[in-house]
Amino acid sequence: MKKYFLGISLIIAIVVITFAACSKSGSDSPEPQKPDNPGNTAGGDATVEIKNFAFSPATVTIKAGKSVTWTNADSAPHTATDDGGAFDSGSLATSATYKHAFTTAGTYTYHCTFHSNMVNAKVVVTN
Ligand SMILES: [Cu+2]
Repeated sequence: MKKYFLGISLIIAIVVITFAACSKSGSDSPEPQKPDNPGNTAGGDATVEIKNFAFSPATVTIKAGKSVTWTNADSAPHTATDDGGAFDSGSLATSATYKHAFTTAGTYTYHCTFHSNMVNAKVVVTN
C-alpha cells in the first residue's frame, strides 16, 4: 500500500514538473508591447496603420530622432498631415507608406485632409 502511494506521488511530481517546464518555456517569447503604445516597436521607430478611416493607434510615443511610418491599409486614399505643418504625407494610395523622422520633442497633432472625422491623432516625441 505504501509503495502504491509512493508511485502515485512520483507520477504527480512528474506531471507538476513537466507542467512547470512548459509554462516556463512559454515566457521566452518577447515581452508584449505596452497597450498604451502599441505602435512603438521596442522603443525605436513607430508604425501607424490607417484603417477603417482611422489612425491606429491614434497616439504613438517615440524618442527624438526616431521615425513614424504610416501605412494606408484602406481602399480609399488618406493623408497624415500635421496640424502645425511639421509634416505632410500627401495623398497615400492603398498600401502606400510615408515615413517621417522627428528631431524635436513635442506633441504633434495630425489629421487626414480628405476626411473631417480623421482628426486629433498624435505623435508624442520625448527627449
Ligand atoms: Cu482619410
